[in-house]
Amino acid sequence: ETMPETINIDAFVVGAGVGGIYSTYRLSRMGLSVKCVDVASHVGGTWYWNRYPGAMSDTESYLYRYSWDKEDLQTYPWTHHYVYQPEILKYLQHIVEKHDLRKYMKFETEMTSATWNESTQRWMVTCSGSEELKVSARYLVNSLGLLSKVHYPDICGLSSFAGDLIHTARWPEDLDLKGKKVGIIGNGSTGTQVMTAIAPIVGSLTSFQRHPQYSVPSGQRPVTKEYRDKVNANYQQIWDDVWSSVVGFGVPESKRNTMDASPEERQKAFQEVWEQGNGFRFMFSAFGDITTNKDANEEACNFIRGKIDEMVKDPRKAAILKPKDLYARRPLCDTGYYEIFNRENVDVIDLKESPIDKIIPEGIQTADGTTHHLDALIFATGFDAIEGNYMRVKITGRNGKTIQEHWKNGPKAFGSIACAGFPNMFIVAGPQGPFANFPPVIESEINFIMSCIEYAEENIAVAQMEKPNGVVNGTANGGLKTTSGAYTSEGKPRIMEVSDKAETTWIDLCNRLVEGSLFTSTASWIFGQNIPGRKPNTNFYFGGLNSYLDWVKFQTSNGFPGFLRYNS
Ligand code: NA7
Repeated sequence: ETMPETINIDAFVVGAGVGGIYSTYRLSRMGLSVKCVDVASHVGGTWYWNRYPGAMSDTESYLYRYSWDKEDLQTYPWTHHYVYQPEILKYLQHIVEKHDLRKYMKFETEMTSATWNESTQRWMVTCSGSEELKVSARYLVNSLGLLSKVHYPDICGLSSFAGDLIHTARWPEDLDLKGKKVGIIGNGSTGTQVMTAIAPIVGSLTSFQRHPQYSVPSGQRPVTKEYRDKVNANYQQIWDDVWSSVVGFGVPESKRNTMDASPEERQKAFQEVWEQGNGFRFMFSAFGDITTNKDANEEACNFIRGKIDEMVKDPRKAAILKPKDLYARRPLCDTGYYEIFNRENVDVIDLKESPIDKIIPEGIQTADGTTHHLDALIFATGFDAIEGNYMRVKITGRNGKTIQEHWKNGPKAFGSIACAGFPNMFIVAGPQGPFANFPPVIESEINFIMSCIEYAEENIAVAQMEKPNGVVNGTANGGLKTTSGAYTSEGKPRIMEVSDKAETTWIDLCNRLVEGSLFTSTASWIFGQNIPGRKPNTNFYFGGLNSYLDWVKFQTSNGFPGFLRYNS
């Protein structure tokens, strides 16, 4: 057996989703040699895997894309206010082709381990796939995805089910649900979308529901030429508004207190955002304190409950569909979710009333003794979010410390991008990133990562020239800037390694910021609490995209104070 040859490169990117594609673009344009792998057979990341019927981004189409290709923003078409999964894939493939990134990518290849080598100051990476691959790289950029590792709940008898057992993130291409008796567990973003899409096709649909959720209309509709022209004419302003906003969804962010408005004004304000559509608009545009003030939150809850009563004709179903807890999960929007329960073939079972006893070959048995006969059972039960994919691989930093050890009390990363003890390793969409629209968040984090890498690369050139008085880099001996403006990989530029103190300070800040938020009162993946037995962890930075960007700017314009300096 021949050992695979080790490929020496500057930067290795893991994952070819929204984050991996942009990382590859930036690194290659920096003049670094780069390779990107993904276990999937083409680009797309979460949108490669989540192909269930109705899969749609609930960010307005004009913001569910990269901001950096200005020409593309003007010319690339989209037909609806929200993009469906196949269009998102097509868009990402288009970007890869347009910028000739495919040549850096290798698919059906999974990183299995990455180890920091102290003597070479490089990451030694092994991958498995059709052929074994060994890579030695100066920079490791992990873009493994935060909503990626599939979560199946631990329900007794699950594997005994005789019909089709499907997870929404692994939807089989040839699955035909026409006329079938279908059961579904999970009614979050995914569950509500898939139910709405399949209700008219299936024989029967039964939602086995634990916590009902608040959902508002999405406002999905075709895009008119006038609308697109208006977006195009204002695109720069639109993005500027995103960067200076809290959640980055392109919706106005109100500062008005709910309880300062009269009951009539409140009703009117809620009605207005309800009609315009979009979950984040409903949560943030009418009033500014829905997620922080209980009374305000209750007003929003009552409004939506009233709508459910109006929409769902059968009072029994309506009662089960109406949430009782706070409106403080990731806000949902839909294209007619509640209305499907007016169909005779669609029903909802209250698991709070009668929990699932076990899954049997014929279907689901609930505690009240009923057997629900099913031909197909869909799990829309989400993901082992944030750290899930990182726990699968063996990443070993300085002094043999693994990422599992580093994250044993919960995942943590400085500014969401770097971990103490993991030199020159970066994470895209890691823990404690801004709780905001993902594409702009991902772009912001990658811009920060690339500033770090540029700083490391440039710093050595400067250090070489200036012979610094011991403040820059201990590994000496210089990466030299070539005449083309690119940097050679021969030398050893500064190592970017975040300090323990900076990491802890960031986590403390995130913990403080979450204190006033009602989001802590509901158990969901946002705090890692969708996985039984896991301790709640502050997985997001709740200070807003705008203040995250201010903080990044402070880091990048003050010599990267969060990072260690070695004396030569
Ligand atoms: P989510 O939001 O994690 O939703 C998972 C759903 O599955 C939710 O309704 C859960 O109910 C339900 N679930 C999970 N385990 C069980 C068990 N054991 N029994 C009954 N029901 C269960 O995943 P999604 O895929 O919808 O969305 C994830 C993110 O992807 C979303 O926020 C978007 O950003 C895109 P529960 O509420 O826990 O009672």
